[in-house]
Amino acid sequence: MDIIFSETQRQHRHRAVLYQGQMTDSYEAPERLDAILSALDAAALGPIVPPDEMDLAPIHAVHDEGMVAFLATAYARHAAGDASFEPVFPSFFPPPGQRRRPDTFEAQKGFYCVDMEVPIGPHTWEAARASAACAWTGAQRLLEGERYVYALCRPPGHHAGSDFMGGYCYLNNAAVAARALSKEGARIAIVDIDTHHGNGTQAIFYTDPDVWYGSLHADPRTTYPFFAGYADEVGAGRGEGTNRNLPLPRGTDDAEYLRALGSLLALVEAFDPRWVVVSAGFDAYVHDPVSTFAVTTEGFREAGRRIRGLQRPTLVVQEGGYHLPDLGANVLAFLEALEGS
Ligand code: SP5
Ligand code: ZN
Repeated sequence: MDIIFSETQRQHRHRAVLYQGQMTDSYEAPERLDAILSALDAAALGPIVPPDEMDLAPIHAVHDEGMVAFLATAYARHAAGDASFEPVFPSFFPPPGQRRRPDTFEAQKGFYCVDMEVPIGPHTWEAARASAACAWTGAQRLLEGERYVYALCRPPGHHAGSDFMGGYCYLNNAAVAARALSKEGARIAIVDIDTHHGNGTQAIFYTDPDVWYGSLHADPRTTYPFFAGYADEVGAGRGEGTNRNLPLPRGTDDAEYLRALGSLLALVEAFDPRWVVVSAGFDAYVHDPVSTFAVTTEGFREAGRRIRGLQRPTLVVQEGGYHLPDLGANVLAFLEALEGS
């Protein structure tokens, strides 16, 4: 299986994120890449190759021009000001019904960043762009006839919407890939197995009849992203019926997780997509620091095996997963089962 990876993604490092009024370490660190790479290397899963050259068109096909311009220039604007603290952080957020596009830098921060988990440092834009390029390149490989491709993306993407960023996500990598695939007029299913609901991905494709989105995740009544991921969110307009959320209770184990995945996959079969994109987060893991689920490495292996059962060309896009000692083994188990090795 081809593995798409860019070294540029390492350059983004959160100095901290703000949690309950305090600066805390972020779980989303470049060491996640090494944890995954060393497991894939040791198993010789496939060639690890850099992404193709990508201009901004595939990003603009998903994201609002104002947001992309903000992300690309925020750090330079910040550094040119009188800031004494490194990353760009929002402080002021638009109340409901007051989402008027601001001209002022301070207001733009809160307009585009919906929480305090997306600090923008000196290399955030380049890393986010490289991450999107990995996913987009994976889509190109599928279009060229590859059956299974893994895009080792970081920062992750599924909490980024067309005009908002949050939850460690700046650009929606899976959405960039799905758009690239759907340009050919084909139907796509995005299957999101990260323990968090992919509120950004859902928002991007909510009214799109050609891109189905299904997610299993911790209950948003208690867990980030809190404001989306409920079972009654089924899509709208021409996209009605192409969105499916399965919130699962605290303590969800392999059996429950796989049962939920099975019901998502039955819906994927019914939708009959040409391509499948997996938003592959491994933070449902039993030891994950952000998770309340109890999925094991064998659970992820079985998830890979079931997705293989769709018998569709599949792009796996890396999302969350923060337990460094076992992250590589979890990714590897999933990918090996997916390709049937
Ligand atoms: C891509 C992805 O997995 N994003 C996850 C964003 C979830 N952020 C919520 C993290 C909450 C951290 N809680 C800290 C507890 C400190 N004791
Ligand atoms: Zn997650």
